[in-house]
Amino acid sequence: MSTSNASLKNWVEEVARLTTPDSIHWCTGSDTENSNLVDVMVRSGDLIKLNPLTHPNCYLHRSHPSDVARVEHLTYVCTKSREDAGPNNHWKDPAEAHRKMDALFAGSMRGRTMYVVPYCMGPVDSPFARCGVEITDSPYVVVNMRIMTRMGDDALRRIERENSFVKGLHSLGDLSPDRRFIMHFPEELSIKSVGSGYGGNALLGKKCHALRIASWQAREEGWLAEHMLIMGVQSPSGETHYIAGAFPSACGKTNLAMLVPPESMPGWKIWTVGDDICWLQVGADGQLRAINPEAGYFGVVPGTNRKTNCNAYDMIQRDTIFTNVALTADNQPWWEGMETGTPVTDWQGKPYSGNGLAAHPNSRFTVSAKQNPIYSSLAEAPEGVPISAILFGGRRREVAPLVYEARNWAHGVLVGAGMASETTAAAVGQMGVVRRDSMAMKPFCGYNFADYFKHWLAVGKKATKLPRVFHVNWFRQDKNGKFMWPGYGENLRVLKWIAQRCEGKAMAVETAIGFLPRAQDLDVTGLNLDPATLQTLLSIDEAAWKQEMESIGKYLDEYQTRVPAELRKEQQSVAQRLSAANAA
Ligand code: SAT
Ligand code: MN
Repeated sequence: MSTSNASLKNWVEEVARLTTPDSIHWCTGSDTENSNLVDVMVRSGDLIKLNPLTHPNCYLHRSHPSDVARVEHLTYVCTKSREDAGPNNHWKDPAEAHRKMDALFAGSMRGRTMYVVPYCMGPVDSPFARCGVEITDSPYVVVNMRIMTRMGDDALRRIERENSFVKGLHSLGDLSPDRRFIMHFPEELSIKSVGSGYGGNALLGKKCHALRIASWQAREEGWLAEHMLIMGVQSPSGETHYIAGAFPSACGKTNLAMLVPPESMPGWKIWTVGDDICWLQVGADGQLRAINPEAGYFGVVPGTNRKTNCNAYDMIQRDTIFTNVALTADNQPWWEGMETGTPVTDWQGKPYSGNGLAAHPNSRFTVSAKQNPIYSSLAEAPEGVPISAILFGGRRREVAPLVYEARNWAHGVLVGAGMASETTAAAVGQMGVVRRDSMAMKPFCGYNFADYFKHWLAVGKKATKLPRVFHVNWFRQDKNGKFMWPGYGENLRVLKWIAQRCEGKAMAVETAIGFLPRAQDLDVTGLNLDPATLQTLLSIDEAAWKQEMESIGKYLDEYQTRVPAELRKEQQSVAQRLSAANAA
């Protein structure tokens, strides 16, 4: 097989000359192709077949122990001008970056098969969707891309029709962290990644294309590519609001997108559109409309059980690829927070004696969205879903209340820009350190954050009906380090207030930082939450917030004169309101 598209054909030939694979395989996406690949990997030990009675068609992949998460320090945006990449990105000159990467790619596929993977991000018939081709020497990448994207013939036909696609070149190389780099060339719509087989570094359709490259394309074309879940929240009266929510990696996006309503809230239903990435366009109706460019979930496994998220738990009992989980004696997958079963082999394949973690904290499942019992009937709609509310949420043990609403779009952009969160196991580095993570895009924005904030403000001016903007924090802790809010399904109580705010029905009090619900505005029926705890969750510490706003001001200073004046004004006016409140 090959293609009628000359630029694709030439690029594949050029890459083959550089990487010298033993053979080239053009992926069609068929079932037979997939089962052949799985067989090859089972034979090579890349995949381990799990217990077919309890987990039919499920496999375990153990990655190299040094290759278990994204590597932000090895991820670069290579634009002609360093300022275009901005202080939020590591930068390299494109010519130098190509030279460095091509030296690492030279001969890197010798003895291996080179797979050509055409894919489409978004429903193939959607005008919002965009295509790419990933060339890789990892069959694990191919079978994951088949779940995560629309991969194969249909995508190739669209590429041939449009003559436009993002070029992604990936090789496992020797998997050495010293020769591991993920480089983006937004001006050329291309990606080069070497030395890692881990999801976010190697499944190039996901973070590399659908966020870093797409955010650049989106700015040029007037839309937004965001690190957001998309969910439908249906009230007992049958009305559905679609909500998009930006949360950093491993902060519960998959669980929120698949939320199971508590028994004390009968009649409420949740529908998942997406759990990680959201492309937003101003539709012909003047509303922001969203599509999920992905077709599957690459979710964090630990903590998933029948009680925390039975939808996710049920979905991963079949046709799932697990990466870096532990095993029980009868070859069932096991992870911390599973609540049943006993691990005997840890994620590295070593006997497990009960010391330390059995599964890696960033162990993952890859599963088709079609297996989600609450997959939205509009998830594949080419025109996307209309967004009523946007949520920004970090993991903050203090300062941020359970929920507050921004005054308007521009203030909402400040709320998103000022987002902060504790670091997690999804990226290599220290965990639990609070850092600014604007719109949860710190690791994923393919250009200067100052220009990105400006673009957000500009999109707001294009739409005639804008979503309301909220900030949420499920992770507040008390003095003893105990979580104050139960989270998971109970988060629906906050979503209910948000949906009602969108309908102009719910009450709130105005504070210096925005609108907060009072205790009586939130449905806490059956929750048994101590009133003092609820009070703390729904109030702000003005002294702490003064410091927070000062710190956000300093953060904006890092972007110097490129920061839009409108955003500065928003920051100053919240700071002034806090001073006035303190003085009163
Ligand atoms: O590995 S991924 O980057 O796709 C997951 C995440 O960190 O969000
Ligand atoms: Mn993510």
